[in-house]
Amino acid sequence: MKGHHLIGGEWIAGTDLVPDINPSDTGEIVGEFPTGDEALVNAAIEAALAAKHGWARSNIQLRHDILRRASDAIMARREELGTLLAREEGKPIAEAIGEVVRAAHVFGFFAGEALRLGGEKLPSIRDGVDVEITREPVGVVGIIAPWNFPIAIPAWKIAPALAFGNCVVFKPAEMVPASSYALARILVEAGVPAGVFNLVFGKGRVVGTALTSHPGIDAISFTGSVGTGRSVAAACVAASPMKKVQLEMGGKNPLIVLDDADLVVAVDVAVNGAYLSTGQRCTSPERLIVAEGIHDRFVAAAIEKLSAMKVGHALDPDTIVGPVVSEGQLDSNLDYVRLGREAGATLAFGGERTQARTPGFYMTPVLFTDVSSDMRIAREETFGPFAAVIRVKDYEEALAVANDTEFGLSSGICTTSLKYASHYKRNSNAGMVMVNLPTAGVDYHAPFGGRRGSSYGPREQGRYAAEFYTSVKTAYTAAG
Ligand code: TXE
Repeated sequence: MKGHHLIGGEWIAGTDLVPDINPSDTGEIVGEFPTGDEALVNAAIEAALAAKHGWARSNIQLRHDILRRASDAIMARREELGTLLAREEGKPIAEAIGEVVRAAHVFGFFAGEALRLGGEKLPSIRDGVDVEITREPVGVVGIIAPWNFPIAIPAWKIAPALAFGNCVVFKPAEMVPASSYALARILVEAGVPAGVFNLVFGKGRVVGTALTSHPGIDAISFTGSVGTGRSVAAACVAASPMKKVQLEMGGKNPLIVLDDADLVVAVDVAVNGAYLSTGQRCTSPERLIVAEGIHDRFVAAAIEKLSAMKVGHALDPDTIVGPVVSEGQLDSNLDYVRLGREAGATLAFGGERTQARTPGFYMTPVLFTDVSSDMRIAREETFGPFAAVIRVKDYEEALAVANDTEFGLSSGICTTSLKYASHYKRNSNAGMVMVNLPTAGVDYHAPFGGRRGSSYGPREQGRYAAEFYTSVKTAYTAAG
């Protein structure tokens, strides 16, 4: 596969082709993709600006139909797209197909939202005056995506942007261009008009920076690391005019397991959350905060489950844990294993580079015990197949440890006590709270996002997506 940029409805071959490497089999090149520069970004923004007025006023049935067709096409091609995604990102095939299905559902949901966008009419405090509140498109939205959900994250940014009448310039993550390219082809086939959706491949510090500094971009939606997120926000605020900005960043999500938890449920929730998708999810529970009465049984059962999980090629049907995405990510994960040991934590399982039937970035899932809340492995997001068990006395200590973090994306509790579950839902510092469910499982029609260092700006997904992708207008009319 040879990728092309998409600018103003034209497929542009581009230069400086970069191989898209399969992390399950580093000898396999999934495709080659061009590297864009500032001039290309500027051309994409010009194309979007040219289309902006027409698309903002386009018929909502038209927008619905385009997004509906995109949803249907993604769903019909889920196996093919899932295989492509698994090959370039390393997500085991069943999860990869599940992610594609999620993207289809997201497009379907926002097809409906295009029809449902409403306003408000208020009585005025002045006689003979009407007050109307409407939502208008923001304009041209720059979308910057990470590598860990190569089709679902682009979908949940692009679909609401288009549904609410915005034009898009999309920059995918360097490591997963093929899924974005396939999605762009589907959008064009679904009938997105020229210039309404543009795609530019390339490096973050070139293409990303060009997007965040260009005056033609009205808003930036970003998902990625905390450091990059901060610089994206700073650039959006420094730009003239200032840009609306939405950031989804990291997490160091806590999962509390209380003495009264159902052990089977708790281990399932912890292990599935922490190790599926090779732990490369911002909602993964990297901190397992376990009460002392259940601690030893929980750790023993978790190790037993981990021992049975096959690490392997993403396309092998019995693989549970695929490779990590890159050599750099693997090094970083193994560095955290070293840091945990040096800090005095016990490496209870895994933590080594390992082999599969093909050469790739494989490692065994990591479980640390005897972790304290001040250790770096309990504070920093590793973004690997990694969990650190922190032993606590009781619920009160568990709550304090859970909230002792700079982040606040997702959090969970496993308990059979209504009292503790209710208290935790009210007192967790996170934007999303799960009771007896993995911290990583979310619905596409509900708002997604966190607090503190995890997120900035309006929520993504569901009806709440309108907060970011529309701009409110208040109109006053002297009704006579
Ligand atoms: O992230 P970056 P990377 C974390 C995770 C991972 C680490 C690095 O810990 O190991 O981040 O991943 C674009 N202006 N997460 O390097 O750099 C970049 O091209 C504008 C957690 O992939 O933040 C890519 O498209 N854009 C996270 C996107 O930003 C810039 C998911 C994200 O890249 C830019 C991903 C710039 N100056 C990584 N520099 C989560 N928690 O979900 C880069 N980019």
